[in-house]
Amino acid sequence: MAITPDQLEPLFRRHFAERRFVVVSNREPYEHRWAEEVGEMDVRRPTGGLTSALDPLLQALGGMWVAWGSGEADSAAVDHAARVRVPPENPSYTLRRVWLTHHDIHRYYLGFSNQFLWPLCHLRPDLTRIRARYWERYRRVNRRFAEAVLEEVQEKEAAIWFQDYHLALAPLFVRARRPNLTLAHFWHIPFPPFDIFRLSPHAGYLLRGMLANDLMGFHLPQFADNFLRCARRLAGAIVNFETRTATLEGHTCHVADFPISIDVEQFRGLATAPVVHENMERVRAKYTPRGGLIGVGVDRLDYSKGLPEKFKALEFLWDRYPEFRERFTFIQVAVPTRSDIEAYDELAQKVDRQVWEINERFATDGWKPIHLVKQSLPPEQLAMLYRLADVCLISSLQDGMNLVAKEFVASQVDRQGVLLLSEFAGAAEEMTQATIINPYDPEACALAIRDALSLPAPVRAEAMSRLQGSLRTIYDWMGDVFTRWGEVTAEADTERPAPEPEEDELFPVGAAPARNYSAGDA
Ligand code: ADQ
Repeated sequence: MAITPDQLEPLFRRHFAERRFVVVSNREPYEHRWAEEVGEMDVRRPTGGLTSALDPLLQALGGMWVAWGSGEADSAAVDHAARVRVPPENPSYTLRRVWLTHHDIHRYYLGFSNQFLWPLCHLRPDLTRIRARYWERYRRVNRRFAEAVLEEVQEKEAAIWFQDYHLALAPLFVRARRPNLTLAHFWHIPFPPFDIFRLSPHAGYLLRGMLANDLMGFHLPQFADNFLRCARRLAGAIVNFETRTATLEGHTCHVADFPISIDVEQFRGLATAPVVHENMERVRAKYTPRGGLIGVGVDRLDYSKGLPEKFKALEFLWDRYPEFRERFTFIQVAVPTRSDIEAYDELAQKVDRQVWEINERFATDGWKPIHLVKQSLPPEQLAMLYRLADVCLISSLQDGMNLVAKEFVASQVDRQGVLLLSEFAGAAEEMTQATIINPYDPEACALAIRDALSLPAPVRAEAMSRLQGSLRTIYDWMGDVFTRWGEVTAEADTERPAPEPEEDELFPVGAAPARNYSAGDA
Protein backbone atom coordinates (compact mmCIF):
# COMPACT_ATOMS: atom_id res chain seq x y z
CA MET A 1 0.00 0.00 0.00
CA ALA A 2 1.31 3.44 -0.92
CA ILE A 3 2.49 5.66 1.90
CA THR A 4 1.74 9.38 1.92
CA PRO A 5 4.14 11.95 3.40
CA ASP A 6 1.84 12.68 6.35
CA GLN A 7 1.78 9.01 7.34
CA LEU A 8 5.50 8.98 8.03
CA GLU A 9 5.44 10.83 11.33
CA PRO A 10 2.95 8.42 12.99
CA LEU A 11 4.83 5.49 11.43
CA PHE A 12 8.08 6.71 12.94
CA ARG A 13 6.43 7.28 16.33
CA ARG A 14 4.86 3.85 16.28
CA HIS A 15 8.25 2.23 15.91
CA PHE A 16 10.47 4.57 17.86
CA ALA A 17 8.13 6.12 20.45
CA GLU A 18 9.87 9.10 22.06
CA ARG A 19 13.27 8.48 20.52
CA ARG A 20 14.74 11.55 18.90
CA PHE A 21 15.20 11.28 15.11
CA VAL A 22 18.69 12.28 13.96
CA VAL A 23 19.79 12.31 10.32
CA VAL A 24 23.53 12.42 9.60
CA SER A 25 24.79 13.19 6.10
CA ASN A 26 27.70 14.85 4.41
CA ARG A 27 25.54 17.44 2.63
CA GLU A 28 23.28 19.78 4.56
CA PRO A 29 19.63 20.57 3.87
CA TYR A 30 20.04 24.37 4.15
CA GLU A 31 23.05 26.39 3.16
CA HIS A 32 23.54 30.03 4.16
CA ARG A 33 25.10 32.42 1.68
CA TRP A 34 25.84 36.12 1.71
CA ALA A 35 23.27 38.13 -0.20
CA GLU A 36 23.92 41.12 -2.45
CA GLU A 37 23.14 43.58 0.34
CA VAL A 38 26.01 43.85 2.77
CA GLY A 39 25.43 41.80 5.92
CA GLU A 40 22.29 40.05 4.61
CA MET A 41 22.01 36.30 4.14
CA ASP A 42 20.24 34.02 1.69
CA VAL A 43 19.33 30.42 2.31
CA ARG A 44 19.75 27.83 -0.40
CA ARG A 45 16.90 25.33 -0.26
CA PRO A 46 17.09 21.56 -0.36
CA THR A 47 17.23 20.26 -3.93
CA GLY A 48 17.98 16.52 -3.77
CA GLY A 49 15.03 14.14 -3.57
CA LEU A 50 16.05 12.61 -0.26
CA THR A 51 16.68 15.99 1.35
CA SER A 52 13.32 17.33 0.24
CA ALA A 53 11.56 14.19 1.49
CA LEU A 54 13.30 14.15 4.87
CA ASP A 55 12.94 17.87 5.55
CA PRO A 56 9.16 17.88 6.21
CA LEU A 57 9.46 14.75 8.33
CA LEU A 58 12.15 16.34 10.49
CA GLN A 59 9.95 19.41 10.77
CA ALA A 60 7.03 17.29 11.95
CA LEU A 61 9.16 15.28 14.40
CA GLY A 62 11.25 18.21 15.60
CA GLY A 63 14.36 16.16 14.88
CA MET A 64 17.97 16.96 14.30
CA TRP A 65 20.17 16.97 11.19
CA VAL A 66 23.95 16.76 11.48
CA ALA A 67 25.87 17.74 8.33
CA TRP A 68 28.86 19.58 6.94
CA GLY A 69 28.37 23.35 7.09
CA SER A 70 29.40 24.02 3.51
CA GLY A 71 27.80 27.43 2.91
CA GLU A 72 29.95 30.56 2.86
CA ALA A 73 27.78 32.24 5.50
CA ASP A 74 27.02 29.09 7.50
CA SER A 75 29.28 29.98 10.40
CA ALA A 76 27.64 33.38 10.76
CA ALA A 77 24.17 31.82 10.96
CA VAL A 78 24.76 29.40 13.86
CA ASP A 79 24.90 29.76 17.64
CA HIS A 80 27.97 29.02 19.79
CA ALA A 81 27.34 25.27 19.44
CA ALA A 82 27.16 25.35 15.61
CA ARG A 83 23.37 24.97 15.66
CA VAL A 84 20.75 26.75 13.63
CA ARG A 85 16.99 26.23 13.63
CA VAL A 86 15.49 25.56 10.22
CA PRO A 87 13.61 26.24 8.01
CA PRO A 88 14.18 29.95 8.50
CA GLU A 89 10.54 30.98 8.05
CA ASN A 90 9.21 28.32 10.43
CA PRO A 91 12.03 27.03 12.64
CA SER A 92 11.06 23.52 13.67
CA TYR A 93 14.19 21.40 13.82
CA THR A 94 17.88 21.83 14.50
CA LEU A 95 20.63 21.68 11.94
CA ARG A 96 23.94 20.99 13.67
CA ARG A 97 26.85 21.90 11.43
CA VAL A 98 30.18 20.14 11.32
CA TRP A 99 33.03 22.33 10.09
CA LEU A 100 35.47 21.03 7.52
CA THR A 101 38.81 22.68 6.81
CA HIS A 102 40.40 22.94 3.39
CA HIS A 103 42.46 19.82 4.19
CA ASP A 104 39.37 17.95 5.36
CA ILE A 105 37.56 18.68 2.10
CA HIS A 106 40.57 17.70 0.07
CA ARG A 107 41.38 14.50 1.92
CA TYR A 108 38.14 13.21 3.43
CA TYR A 109 35.69 14.34 0.74
CA LEU A 110 37.62 14.60 -2.54
CA GLY A 111 40.24 12.11 -1.35
CA PHE A 112 39.02 9.05 0.50
CA SER A 113 35.31 9.36 -0.29
CA ASN A 114 35.52 10.27 -3.96
CA GLN A 115 38.88 8.99 -5.11
CA PHE A 116 38.77 5.77 -3.21
CA LEU A 117 35.34 4.58 -2.09
CA TRP A 118 33.39 5.94 -5.08
CA PRO A 119 35.55 4.33 -7.80
CA LEU A 120 35.97 1.12 -5.80
CA CYS A 121 32.22 0.73 -5.32
CA HIS A 122 31.63 1.49 -9.01
CA LEU A 123 34.06 -1.27 -10.03
CA ARG A 124 36.79 1.11 -11.13
CA PRO A 125 39.77 0.14 -8.95
CA ASP A 126 42.01 1.56 -11.69
CA LEU A 127 40.77 5.02 -10.69
CA THR A 128 41.33 4.62 -6.94
CA ARG A 129 44.02 6.62 -5.25
CA ILE A 130 45.19 5.26 -1.92
CA ARG A 131 46.88 7.78 0.33
CA ALA A 132 47.56 7.49 4.06
CA ARG A 133 46.55 11.12 4.55
CA TYR A 134 43.14 10.51 2.92
CA TRP A 135 42.42 7.60 5.22
CA GLU A 136 43.66 9.39 8.30
CA ARG A 137 41.41 12.36 7.54
CA TYR A 138 38.42 10.18 6.69
CA ARG A 139 38.69 8.60 10.15
CA ARG A 140 39.12 11.95 11.82
CA VAL A 141 36.18 13.58 10.07
CA ASN A 142 33.96 10.55 10.70
CA ARG A 143 34.86 10.84 14.35
CA ARG A 144 33.96 14.52 14.30
CA PHE A 145 30.53 13.74 12.84
CA ALA A 146 30.05 11.10 15.55
CA GLU A 147 31.09 13.56 18.28
CA ALA A 148 28.59 16.10 17.00
CA VAL A 149 25.87 13.43 17.15
CA LEU A 150 26.86 12.43 20.68
CA GLU A 151 26.93 16.03 21.90
CA GLU A 152 23.43 16.57 20.58
CA VAL A 153 21.96 13.33 21.81
CA GLN A 154 23.63 13.40 25.24
CA GLU A 155 21.97 10.80 27.47
CA LYS A 156 18.69 10.79 25.57
CA GLU A 157 17.31 7.96 23.47
CA ALA A 158 17.61 8.45 19.73
CA ALA A 159 17.26 6.75 16.36
CA ILE A 160 20.19 7.83 14.21
CA TRP A 161 20.16 7.48 10.44
CA PHE A 162 23.49 7.80 8.62
CA GLN A 163 23.57 8.46 4.89
CA ASP A 164 26.05 7.14 2.39
CA TYR A 165 29.67 6.22 1.88
CA HIS A 166 31.15 9.37 3.40
CA LEU A 167 30.25 8.11 6.86
CA ALA A 168 31.19 4.43 7.01
CA LEU A 169 33.06 4.75 10.32
CA ALA A 170 30.86 7.21 12.23
CA PRO A 171 28.40 4.52 13.46
CA LEU A 172 31.19 2.67 15.30
CA PHE A 173 32.35 5.82 17.06
CA VAL A 174 28.78 6.45 18.18
CA ARG A 175 28.14 2.84 19.19
CA ALA A 176 31.34 2.77 21.26
CA ARG A 177 30.07 5.56 23.50
CA ARG A 178 26.35 4.84 23.46
CA PRO A 179 25.83 1.11 22.87
CA ASN A 180 22.07 1.33 23.31
CA LEU A 181 21.25 3.84 20.61
CA THR A 182 19.58 2.45 17.52
CA LEU A 183 21.60 3.13 14.37
CA ALA A 184 20.76 2.66 10.70
CA HIS A 185 22.73 3.47 7.59
CA PHE A 186 21.74 3.71 3.94
CA TRP A 187 24.42 3.16 1.31
CA HIS A 188 23.34 5.02 -1.84
CA ILE A 189 25.89 3.52 -4.21
CA PRO A 190 26.64 -0.08 -5.18
CA PHE A 191 28.45 -2.29 -2.69
CA PRO A 192 31.04 -4.21 -4.72
CA PRO A 193 31.77 -7.93 -4.73
CA PHE A 194 34.39 -9.41 -2.41
CA ASP A 195 37.05 -9.56 -5.14
CA ILE A 196 36.85 -5.79 -5.55
CA PHE A 197 36.31 -4.72 -1.94
CA ARG A 198 39.26 -6.83 -0.79
CA LEU A 199 41.50 -4.46 -2.75
CA SER A 200 40.90 -1.93 0.00
CA PRO A 201 43.66 -1.98 2.60
CA HIS A 202 41.07 -0.55 4.99
CA ALA A 203 38.33 -3.06 4.19
CA GLY A 204 38.22 -4.55 7.68
CA TYR A 205 37.93 -1.17 9.38
CA LEU A 206 35.29 0.10 6.99
CA LEU A 207 33.22 -3.03 7.48
CA ARG A 208 33.57 -2.80 11.25
CA GLY A 209 32.27 0.75 11.06
CA MET A 210 29.26 -0.29 9.01
CA LEU A 211 28.57 -3.38 11.10
CA ALA A 212 28.11 -1.15 14.17
CA ASN A 213 24.68 -0.26 12.74
CA ASP A 214 21.54 -2.14 13.68
CA LEU A 215 20.40 -1.92 10.09
CA MET A 216 22.48 -1.52 6.93
CA GLY A 217 20.40 -0.71 3.85
CA PHE A 218 21.32 -1.03 0.17
CA HIS A 219 19.34 -0.53 -3.03
CA LEU A 220 19.55 -4.13 -4.27
CA PRO A 221 19.73 -7.63 -2.82
CA GLN A 222 23.05 -8.27 -4.60
CA PHE A 223 24.66 -5.27 -2.88
CA ALA A 224 23.42 -6.59 0.47
CA ASP A 225 24.83 -10.04 -0.37
CA ASN A 226 28.17 -8.56 -1.41
CA PHE A 227 28.31 -6.74 1.91
CA LEU A 228 27.53 -9.88 3.90
CA ARG A 229 30.23 -11.86 2.06
CA CYS A 230 32.77 -9.11 2.72
CA ALA A 231 31.73 -8.89 6.37
CA ARG A 232 32.38 -12.58 6.71
CA ARG A 233 35.64 -12.81 4.84
CA LEU A 234 37.25 -9.45 5.50
CA ALA A 235 36.01 -8.58 8.98
CA GLY A 236 35.52 -12.03 10.51
CA ALA A 237 31.81 -11.48 11.22
CA ILE A 238 29.54 -14.45 11.79
CA VAL A 239 27.14 -14.21 8.90
CA ASN A 240 23.77 -15.83 8.40
CA PHE A 241 22.75 -15.48 4.75
CA GLU A 242 19.19 -16.62 5.48
CA THR A 243 18.38 -14.11 8.18
CA ARG A 244 20.74 -11.62 6.50
CA THR A 245 22.58 -10.76 9.66
CA ALA A 246 26.23 -10.27 10.49
CA THR A 247 27.44 -10.49 14.08
CA LEU A 248 30.71 -9.03 15.21
CA GLU A 249 31.90 -8.67 18.80
CA GLY A 250 28.45 -9.44 20.16
CA HIS A 251 26.61 -6.89 18.04
CA THR A 252 24.26 -7.98 15.26
CA CYS A 253 23.75 -5.90 12.14
CA HIS A 254 20.74 -6.65 9.95
CA VAL A 255 21.15 -6.14 6.24
CA ALA A 256 18.32 -5.37 3.82
CA ASP A 257 17.56 -3.94 0.40
CA PHE A 258 15.37 -0.87 -0.09
CA PRO A 259 15.25 0.42 -3.67
CA ILE A 260 14.96 4.20 -3.37
CA SER A 261 12.53 6.29 -5.42
CA ILE A 262 11.39 9.86 -5.95
CA ASP A 263 8.50 12.15 -5.11
CA VAL A 264 6.33 10.92 -7.98
CA GLU A 265 3.54 13.47 -7.41
CA GLN A 266 6.02 16.32 -7.43
CA PHE A 267 7.32 15.40 -10.91
CA ARG A 268 3.84 14.68 -12.23
CA GLY A 269 2.68 18.06 -10.92
CA LEU A 270 5.63 19.90 -12.45
CA ALA A 271 5.11 18.16 -15.79
CA THR A 272 1.47 19.24 -15.93
CA ALA A 273 1.93 22.84 -14.78
CA PRO A 274 0.19 25.36 -17.08
CA VAL A 275 3.46 26.88 -18.36
CA VAL A 276 4.82 23.55 -19.52
CA HIS A 277 3.24 23.57 -22.99
CA GLU A 278 4.66 26.95 -23.78
CA ASN A 279 8.11 25.93 -22.55
CA MET A 280 8.01 22.68 -24.52
CA GLU A 281 7.23 24.62 -27.67
CA ARG A 282 10.10 26.97 -26.99
CA VAL A 283 12.56 24.09 -26.53
CA ARG A 284 11.27 22.37 -29.66
CA ALA A 285 11.66 25.56 -31.68
CA LYS A 286 15.18 26.09 -30.36
CA TYR A 287 16.59 22.58 -30.74
CA THR A 288 14.53 21.11 -33.58
CA PRO A 289 13.67 24.06 -35.81
CA ARG A 290 12.48 21.69 -38.53
CA GLY A 291 10.45 19.54 -36.15
CA GLY A 292 11.27 15.95 -35.34
CA LEU A 293 12.05 13.66 -32.46
CA ILE A 294 13.89 14.50 -29.27
CA GLY A 295 16.07 12.37 -27.01
CA VAL A 296 17.05 13.45 -23.51
CA GLY A 297 19.79 12.51 -21.06
CA VAL A 298 20.23 13.95 -17.56
CA ASP A 299 23.32 13.00 -15.61
CA ARG A 300 25.99 14.30 -13.34
CA LEU A 301 29.21 14.40 -15.35
CA ASP A 302 30.51 11.24 -13.70
CA TYR A 303 32.39 8.33 -15.25
CA SER A 304 29.88 5.91 -13.73
CA LYS A 305 27.13 7.34 -15.96
CA GLY A 306 28.62 6.14 -19.26
CA LEU A 307 28.41 9.39 -21.22
CA PRO A 308 31.13 8.51 -23.78
CA GLU A 309 29.36 5.19 -24.35
CA LYS A 310 26.05 7.02 -24.84
CA PHE A 311 27.53 9.39 -27.41
CA LYS A 312 29.19 6.49 -29.23
CA ALA A 313 25.79 4.82 -29.54
CA LEU A 314 24.27 8.04 -30.88
CA GLU A 315 27.10 8.33 -33.37
CA PHE A 316 26.32 4.84 -34.62
CA LEU A 317 22.65 5.78 -34.89
CA TRP A 318 23.25 8.75 -37.20
CA ASP A 319 25.95 6.86 -39.08
CA ARG A 320 24.04 3.61 -39.75
CA TYR A 321 20.55 5.03 -39.98
CA PRO A 322 20.88 8.31 -41.89
CA GLU A 323 17.09 8.73 -41.90
CA PHE A 324 17.51 10.00 -38.32
CA ARG A 325 19.80 12.84 -39.32
CA GLU A 326 17.92 16.11 -38.95
CA ARG A 327 14.97 14.07 -37.66
CA PHE A 328 16.28 13.14 -34.21
CA THR A 329 18.03 15.59 -31.88
CA PHE A 330 19.61 14.74 -28.54
CA ILE A 331 19.71 17.07 -25.52
CA GLN A 332 22.17 16.00 -22.86
CA VAL A 333 22.00 17.88 -19.56
CA ALA A 334 25.26 17.15 -17.75
CA VAL A 335 26.07 19.00 -14.59
CA PRO A 336 29.81 19.16 -13.84
CA THR A 337 30.75 17.64 -10.48
CA ARG A 338 33.94 16.98 -8.48
CA SER A 339 35.93 18.82 -11.13
CA ASP A 340 38.94 19.10 -8.78
CA ILE A 341 39.52 15.40 -9.38
CA GLU A 342 41.62 14.49 -12.41
CA ALA A 343 39.39 11.66 -13.64
CA TYR A 344 36.41 14.04 -13.75
CA ASP A 345 38.34 16.74 -15.51
CA GLU A 346 39.51 14.22 -18.13
CA LEU A 347 35.98 12.95 -18.59
CA ALA A 348 34.67 16.50 -19.11
CA GLN A 349 37.27 17.10 -21.79
CA LYS A 350 36.57 13.78 -23.47
CA VAL A 351 32.85 14.45 -23.56
CA ASP A 352 33.36 17.94 -25.01
CA ARG A 353 35.62 16.57 -27.72
CA GLN A 354 33.28 13.74 -28.59
CA VAL A 355 30.23 15.98 -28.86
CA TRP A 356 32.19 18.46 -30.96
CA GLU A 357 33.31 15.66 -33.33
CA ILE A 358 29.82 14.19 -33.70
CA ASN A 359 28.35 17.61 -34.35
CA GLU A 360 31.10 18.37 -36.88
CA ARG A 361 30.37 15.12 -38.62
CA PHE A 362 26.58 15.23 -38.87
CA ALA A 363 25.43 18.82 -38.40
CA THR A 364 23.70 20.44 -41.35
CA ASP A 365 22.67 23.97 -42.02
CA GLY A 366 20.37 24.84 -39.11
CA TRP A 367 20.55 21.45 -37.35
CA LYS A 368 22.89 20.16 -34.65
CA PRO A 369 22.58 16.52 -33.51
CA ILE A 370 23.71 16.89 -29.86
CA HIS A 371 23.13 19.82 -27.50
CA LEU A 372 25.28 19.55 -24.40
CA VAL A 373 23.81 21.65 -21.58
CA LYS A 374 26.47 21.73 -18.87
CA GLN A 375 24.50 23.20 -16.03
CA SER A 376 22.21 22.33 -13.20
CA LEU A 377 18.54 22.82 -14.10
CA PRO A 378 15.66 23.39 -11.68
CA PRO A 379 13.20 20.47 -11.32
CA GLU A 380 10.51 22.34 -13.32
CA GLN A 381 12.77 22.40 -16.36
CA LEU A 382 13.81 18.79 -15.93
CA ALA A 383 10.16 17.71 -15.72
CA MET A 384 9.38 19.70 -18.86
CA LEU A 385 12.26 18.05 -20.74
CA TYR A 386 11.23 14.61 -19.53
CA ARG A 387 7.67 15.18 -20.74
CA LEU A 388 8.88 16.45 -24.09
CA ALA A 389 11.30 13.59 -24.76
CA ASP A 390 10.52 10.81 -27.23
CA VAL A 391 13.28 8.78 -25.61
CA CYS A 392 15.28 9.10 -22.41
CA LEU A 393 18.66 7.42 -22.58
CA ILE A 394 20.36 6.16 -19.40
CA SER A 395 23.69 4.50 -20.04
CA SER A 396 25.17 3.99 -16.55
CA LEU A 397 28.12 1.60 -16.39
CA GLN A 398 27.38 1.10 -12.69
CA ASP A 399 24.68 2.89 -10.70
CA GLY A 400 23.17 2.20 -7.29
CA MET A 401 19.67 3.04 -8.50
CA ASN A 402 19.39 6.04 -10.91
CA LEU A 403 16.63 8.44 -10.04
CA VAL A 404 16.52 10.02 -13.49
CA ALA A 405 14.81 6.87 -14.82
CA LYS A 406 12.03 7.31 -12.25
CA GLU A 407 11.75 11.08 -12.75
CA PHE A 408 11.32 10.52 -16.49
CA VAL A 409 8.56 7.97 -15.99
CA ALA A 410 6.74 10.15 -13.44
CA SER A 411 6.85 13.13 -15.83
CA GLN A 412 5.66 11.23 -18.93
CA VAL A 413 2.05 12.31 -18.63
CA ASP A 414 1.39 11.86 -22.37
CA ARG A 415 2.91 8.35 -22.25
CA GLN A 416 4.62 8.68 -25.59
CA GLY A 417 8.25 8.48 -24.48
CA VAL A 418 10.39 5.36 -24.27
CA LEU A 419 12.84 4.69 -21.45
CA LEU A 420 16.11 3.14 -22.60
CA LEU A 421 17.76 1.98 -19.41
CA SER A 422 21.16 0.44 -18.80
CA GLU A 423 21.02 -3.01 -17.29
CA PHE A 424 23.78 -1.84 -14.91
CA ALA A 425 21.59 0.76 -13.20
CA GLY A 426 19.87 -0.57 -10.08
CA ALA A 427 16.59 0.81 -11.46
CA ALA A 428 16.65 -1.84 -14.22
CA GLU A 429 15.85 -4.51 -11.61
CA GLU A 430 12.43 -3.00 -10.99
CA MET A 431 11.69 -1.21 -14.26
CA THR A 432 11.40 -4.25 -16.41
CA GLN A 433 9.03 -2.57 -18.88
CA ALA A 434 11.83 -0.25 -19.97
CA THR A 435 13.95 -1.09 -23.01
CA ILE A 436 17.01 -2.53 -21.31
CA ILE A 437 20.33 -1.75 -22.98
CA ASN A 438 23.97 -2.68 -22.52
CA PRO A 439 25.97 0.56 -22.82
CA TYR A 440 29.17 -1.37 -23.57
CA ASP A 441 27.62 -2.41 -26.89
CA PRO A 442 27.09 0.86 -28.80
CA GLU A 443 25.88 -0.74 -32.03
CA ALA A 444 23.14 -2.64 -30.21
CA CYS A 445 22.24 0.56 -28.35
CA ALA A 446 21.94 2.43 -31.64
CA LEU A 447 19.59 -0.25 -32.88
CA ALA A 448 17.57 -0.04 -29.65
CA ILE A 449 17.22 3.74 -30.06
CA ARG A 450 16.13 3.30 -33.67
CA ASP A 451 13.54 0.69 -32.67
CA ALA A 452 12.28 2.82 -29.78
CA LEU A 453 11.80 5.81 -32.07
CA SER A 454 9.88 3.64 -34.52
CA LEU A 455 7.47 2.02 -32.03
CA PRO A 456 3.75 2.54 -32.68
CA ALA A 457 2.11 4.98 -30.25
CA PRO A 458 -0.13 2.37 -28.52
CA VAL A 459 2.89 0.17 -27.77
CA ARG A 460 4.75 3.09 -26.23
CA ALA A 461 1.70 4.08 -24.21
CA GLU A 462 1.24 0.54 -22.93
CA ALA A 463 4.86 0.20 -21.77
CA MET A 464 4.80 3.63 -20.12
CA SER A 465 1.51 2.94 -18.32
CA ARG A 466 2.96 -0.23 -16.88
CA LEU A 467 6.09 1.58 -15.76
CA GLN A 468 3.97 4.25 -14.13
CA GLY A 469 1.74 1.65 -12.50
CA SER A 470 4.67 0.01 -10.75
CA LEU A 471 6.44 3.20 -9.69
CA ARG A 472 6.77 3.47 -5.91
CA THR A 473 7.62 6.72 -4.15
CA ILE A 474 10.35 7.93 -1.83
CA TYR A 475 7.72 7.90 0.94
CA ASP A 476 7.13 4.18 0.37
CA TRP A 477 10.89 3.75 0.59
CA MET A 478 11.14 5.63 3.87
CA GLY A 479 8.18 3.69 5.21
CA ASP A 480 9.91 0.40 4.36
CA VAL A 481 13.14 1.52 6.03
CA PHE A 482 11.38 2.68 9.22
CA THR A 483 9.31 -0.48 9.44
CA ARG A 484 12.32 -2.79 9.13
CA TRP A 485 14.44 -0.59 11.38
CA GLY A 486 11.64 -0.59 13.96
CA GLU A 487 11.49 -4.41 13.96
CA VAL A 488 15.24 -4.71 14.25
CA THR A 489 15.30 -2.15 17.07
CA ALA A 490 12.58 -3.94 19.00
CA GLU A 491 14.56 -7.17 18.72
CA ALA A 492 17.81 -5.53 19.74
CA ASP A 493 16.24 -3.70 22.69
CA THR A 494 15.44 -7.01 24.32
CA GLU A 495 18.98 -8.33 24.12
CA ARG A 496 21.39 -5.42 23.80
CA PRO A 497 24.57 -6.05 25.74
CA ALA A 498 26.54 -3.00 26.72
CA PRO A 499 30.23 -3.62 26.12
CA GLU A 500 32.06 -0.33 25.96
CA PRO A 501 35.43 -0.66 24.23
CA GLU A 502 38.08 1.89 25.05
CA GLU A 503 38.03 4.48 22.32
CA ASP A 504 41.69 4.15 21.51
CA GLU A 505 41.23 0.48 20.85
CA LEU A 506 38.85 1.15 17.98
CA PHE A 507 41.46 1.62 15.29
CA PRO A 508 44.78 0.40 16.63
CA VAL A 509 47.64 1.46 14.39
CA GLY A 510 49.04 -1.36 12.32
CA ALA A 511 46.75 -4.18 13.42
CA ALA A 512 44.15 -4.92 10.77
CA PRO A 513 41.23 -7.25 11.52
CA ALA A 514 41.96 -10.78 10.34
CA ARG A 515 40.92 -11.61 6.79
CA ASN A 516 39.35 -14.98 6.24
CA TYR A 517 39.87 -15.88 2.61
CA SER A 518 39.22 -19.55 3.17
CA ALA A 519 35.71 -19.02 4.49
CA GLY A 520 34.18 -19.45 1.03
CA ASP A 521 31.25 -17.55 -0.30
CA ALA A 522 28.16 -18.99 1.25
P1 ADQ B 1 23.53 10.18 -8.32
O1 ADQ B 1 24.76 9.48 -8.73
O2 ADQ B 1 23.63 11.64 -8.21
O3 ADQ B 1 22.94 9.59 -6.97
P2 ADQ B 1 20.87 9.77 -9.66
O4 ADQ B 1 20.17 8.73 -8.89
O5 ADQ B 1 20.59 9.71 -11.11
O6 ADQ B 1 22.43 9.74 -9.46
O7 ADQ B 1 20.39 11.15 -9.11
C1 ADQ B 1 20.79 12.33 -9.72
C2 ADQ B 1 19.85 13.44 -9.31
O8 ADQ B 1 20.43 14.66 -9.70
C3 ADQ B 1 18.49 13.32 -9.98
O9 ADQ B 1 17.50 13.71 -9.08
C4 ADQ B 1 18.60 14.31 -11.15
O10 ADQ B 1 17.39 14.93 -11.49
C5 ADQ B 1 19.57 15.33 -10.58
N1 ADQ B 1 20.35 15.92 -11.69
C6 ADQ B 1 21.22 15.31 -12.49
N2 ADQ B 1 21.70 16.17 -13.40
C7 ADQ B 1 21.11 17.35 -13.14
C8 ADQ B 1 21.19 18.64 -13.74
N3 ADQ B 1 21.97 18.90 -14.76
N4 ADQ B 1 20.43 19.62 -13.21
C9 ADQ B 1 19.63 19.37 -12.16
N5 ADQ B 1 19.52 18.18 -11.57
C10 ADQ B 1 20.25 17.19 -12.06
C11 ADQ B 1 23.37 8.57 -6.04
C12 ADQ B 1 23.63 7.20 -6.65
C13 ADQ B 1 22.41 6.74 -7.43
C14 ADQ B 1 21.18 6.73 -6.51
C15 ADQ B 1 21.04 8.05 -5.77
C16 ADQ B 1 19.96 7.98 -4.69
O11 ADQ B 1 24.78 7.24 -7.50
O12 ADQ B 1 22.61 5.44 -7.97
O13 ADQ B 1 20.03 6.51 -7.29
O14 ADQ B 1 22.26 8.42 -5.13
O15 ADQ B 1 20.22 6.97 -3.78
